[in-house]
Amino acid sequence: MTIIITAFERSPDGGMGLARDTRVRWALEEVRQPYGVRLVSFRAMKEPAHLALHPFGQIPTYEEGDLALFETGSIVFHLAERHAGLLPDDADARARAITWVFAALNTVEPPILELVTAKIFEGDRPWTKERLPLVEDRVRERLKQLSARLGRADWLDGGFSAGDLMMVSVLLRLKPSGLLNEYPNLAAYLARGEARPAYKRAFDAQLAVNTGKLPGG
Ligand SMILES: N[C@@H](CCC(=O)N[C@@H](CS)C(=O)NCC(=O)O)C(=O)O
Repeated sequence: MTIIITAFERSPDGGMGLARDTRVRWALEEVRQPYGVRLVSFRAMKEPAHLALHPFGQIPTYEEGDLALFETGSIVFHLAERHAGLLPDDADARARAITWVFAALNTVEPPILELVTAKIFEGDRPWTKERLPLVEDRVRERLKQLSARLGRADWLDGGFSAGDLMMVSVLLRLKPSGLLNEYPNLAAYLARGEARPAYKRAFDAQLAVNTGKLPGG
């Protein structure tokens, strides 16, 4: 059955891979499932046809036959459950890997998004200069904790899993800030994620869309 995801017709990051279709593409590449991409404009995302797929008018969405999903956590979990490659066989290890997916989305991503908001969307507000260090420190606190847990390991819990895919995807947003360089094991963790052939294929596919080099992914 053909899998179709949606992605920005033109990503605001110009192809840096920070739009969330990249993590879904990455999961699809890890589990070796072919997929097609429907590109949507900002206007189309808020129109009824797209809202029927995504109640909040965002990307990415995921369609597979009669199944339509939104939320990257759910999409990655769906792929990981149905195909080998993203979750361990052992039931307890599987539960722990899923825990890391939630941790990435619920505990690590929120302060990172707050930082992005403070810098990009509120950058010109008079109070931003005073607020930014507080927001950065909240991110640092999470990075410190994550760094301590990762230690010298390659991945968060044994082999690479959906938990790592999501955590690396979330941390990638921090690259321009330089904050990750304060935690060398996290910077190396990110680099390991980016070096995976499946990530590279996903990154290149979104880049091709955003640089106009190839049609639709
Ligand atoms: N929690 C959602 C977030 C989705 C999201 O924020 N998508 C962004 C692109 S990365 C978007 O569509 N932004 C445009 C908008 O909200 O209007 C997920 O993980 O799928």
